[in-house]
Amino acid sequence: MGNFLVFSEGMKTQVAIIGAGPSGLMLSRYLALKGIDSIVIEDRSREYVESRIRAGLLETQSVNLLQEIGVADRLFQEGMEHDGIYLQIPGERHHIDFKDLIGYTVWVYGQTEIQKDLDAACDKAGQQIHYEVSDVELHNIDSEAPSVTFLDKDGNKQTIECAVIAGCDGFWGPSRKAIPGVEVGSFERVYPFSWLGVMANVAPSTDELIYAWHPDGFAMHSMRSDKVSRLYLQVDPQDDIANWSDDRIWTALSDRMALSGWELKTGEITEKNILAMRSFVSGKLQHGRLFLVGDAGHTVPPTGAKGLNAAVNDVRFLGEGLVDFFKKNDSGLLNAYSDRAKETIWRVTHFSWWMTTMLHTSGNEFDNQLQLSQLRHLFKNKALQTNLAENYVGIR
Ligand code: RFL
Ligand code: PHB
Repeated sequence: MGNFLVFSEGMKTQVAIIGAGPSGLMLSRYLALKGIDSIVIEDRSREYVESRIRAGLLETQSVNLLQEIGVADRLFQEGMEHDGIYLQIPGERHHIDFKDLIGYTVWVYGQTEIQKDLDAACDKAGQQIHYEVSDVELHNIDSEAPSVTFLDKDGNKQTIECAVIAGCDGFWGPSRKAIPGVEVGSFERVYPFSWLGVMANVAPSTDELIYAWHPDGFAMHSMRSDKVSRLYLQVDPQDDIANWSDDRIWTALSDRMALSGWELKTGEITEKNILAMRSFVSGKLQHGRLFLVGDAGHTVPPTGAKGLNAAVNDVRFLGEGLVDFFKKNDSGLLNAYSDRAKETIWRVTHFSWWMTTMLHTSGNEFDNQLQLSQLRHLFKNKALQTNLAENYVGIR
């Protein structure tokens, strides 16, 4: 039967969405609420996507969009609203109070939970999501009738005919690669350090996130709930997770975040891995009827907590453009998508680069002294703190 059905009858929709991560599902919900039809395809299983541990911090504007698309109930019940962050150098921990500085807060709520909330909302609305697809290809993106072909879970070739394709397939997905000459004007920086990320069954030892500069390397304390902590350590990109026993991890975290009168609580480590860090901005976010959204078009190192928030921003801009396009027959905002999105993308790219280069050590003593001087200046200077606060909470 699989062979006989070389091309199925075909599916038709207004927007074909490639990728069921946060960008893809937020866009499908946004569109559905405005009466625009979409079909989502995803190459992984639903269980895999739901358990992929990633972001944890949401700007107010991201929370607003999740609320607007009806997926913020659990976030408000279980998420944690934070007024600021702690910035630390050896012997000193300073609170940067966003609420006090600029009147805005941020929310801590795991991407895994957002994903589950989006999946549940899609189920409730009867949204078509095809998981475990393969061989995804984009066709005729220059025309007014593009299409996407793929093999479904059972190996049958399927075609989605649509008016627009949204490439929400992350940094490694096929959408960006389908744009001719996309390398031109694309920018990439791979950083000479990585993060070792840890999830642990232990109550957070802090009320708000700690970003710590230390001569041995950056360390960070985040959280997922009152029982689960999320912690990070700067490590060498060539390092192997096998070199990091749980004991070694807890010792490094305790040393790098040490402060008199404060103690890091330790507990069972349930997950640990090493993550590469890069900044990337695609030369193009649009080609004909294909639009790149979220990590497909840009990525940042996680130090400023911007990746998911920038993706939410793209979803809003593309969503607004598509509403005008389908409902008012006006393509002005849709054609402005790339310019509108890129303004935010470059702001978050700069902020993430700045946080990353200020807080990660290179082993060079001159660099260390410059970083310490910069941080001490920040601790004393309200204008610099306000700049950090505005960028962190996403006031643009
Ligand atoms: P995703 O989440 O990568 O989803 C893309 C989806 O596309 C699927 N896909 C395909 N589907 C069909 N066909 C194909 N051929 C496909 N190829 C790929 C993938 O399986 C996947 O399901 O991109 P999206 O939706 O744009 O979302 C972006 C965010 O996931 C990302 O920016 C954030 O996680 C970044 N990030 C953070 N962002 C924040 O705003 N705040 C944070 O606190 C924060 N912390 C982090 C982070 C990212 C991290 N890592 C792992 C890089 C912490 C970490 C450690
Ligand atoms: C996280 O909780 O995973 C997290 C929070 C803030 C960051 C990066 C990661 O800057």
